[in-house]
Amino acid sequence: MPRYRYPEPPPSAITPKSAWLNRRRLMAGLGAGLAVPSLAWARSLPPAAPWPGSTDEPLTSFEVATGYNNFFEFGTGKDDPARLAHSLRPDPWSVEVTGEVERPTVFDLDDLLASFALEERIYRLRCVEAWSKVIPWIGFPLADLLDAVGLTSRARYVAFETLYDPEQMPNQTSTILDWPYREGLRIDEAMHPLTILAVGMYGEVMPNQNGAPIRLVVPWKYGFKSIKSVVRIELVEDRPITSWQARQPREYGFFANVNPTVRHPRWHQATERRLHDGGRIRTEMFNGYAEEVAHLYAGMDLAENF
Ligand SMILES: Nc1nc2c(c(=O)[nH]1)N[C@H]1C(S)=C(S)[C@@H](COP(=O)(O)O)O[C@H]1N2
Ligand SMILES: [Mo]
Repeated sequence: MPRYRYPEPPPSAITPKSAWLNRRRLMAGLGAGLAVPSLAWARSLPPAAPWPGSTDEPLTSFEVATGYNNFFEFGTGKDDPARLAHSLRPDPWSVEVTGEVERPTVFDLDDLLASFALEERIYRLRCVEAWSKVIPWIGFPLADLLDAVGLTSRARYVAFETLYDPEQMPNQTSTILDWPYREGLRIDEAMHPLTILAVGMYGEVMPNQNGAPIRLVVPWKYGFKSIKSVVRIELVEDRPITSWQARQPREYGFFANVNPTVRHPRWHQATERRLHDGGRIRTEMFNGYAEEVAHLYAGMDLAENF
């Protein structure tokens, strides 16, 4: 397993993997109804190489990362996904890549795992609600997948869709969002080497409540862009409509770059609460990746294109 290189965090901040694995095994025997991670699916991941660009901040504990979630398909409460996401069946799973591509393909998840080299990347995920987590994700660059199918010259945006199945995702019977959950990126954002499709975290397959079996992670953007349980990726010419934009265009812009200078209409974005210890830190422009991504938005007014 890759070793994390980060300063010694307080013991309360980190759950050693051996401890959470044991706890998970223990809890698995105790039946449903507890706010513990849903059991991972049977599949195991190929080894992941450590990634040199990882943050050295303390990791959020596995319990917090898997017990405090946004996954509206299972409810709007932060503990709903941990309690209810056991009904999601992430195996077998396939992802359709279609639209403006040279070779439209339906990938079985096992093919994706076998075809693309996995890396462990420690990224902060910052929610627009002004909290953040630091998670060791396991995944591969979205660009690797897009390169494999080949883009046509008309591919300008990427539209993503989550599974639609109210039997597996019971809150899809509500009207809180327009289902399936949809998100989108501009093609240069999608091809950026920081953008990954994650299939695991903390050395394990992705827990259901975190978006099993495959989700997007775009580290310089607010968490809602990082769509979970993806079944469809469509390359398109026109900017796609996202679920949050359709619901609240004033609150959730298409670009949604982490930007402490652009207020959410109902609260400021200057600071964020770290979930691992409750401490507040100043929010950084592009979540700390300005050097890598600011050029993508050169000449754009980010207050207008928020
Ligand atoms: N399909 C789907 N993807 C989703 C969401 C959702 O409700 N449904 N919530 C988003 C939001 S608002 C955030 S902050 C992150 C949370 O990821 P986490 O639960 O792994 O912390 O997932 C994002 N992806
Ligand atoms: Mo979020």
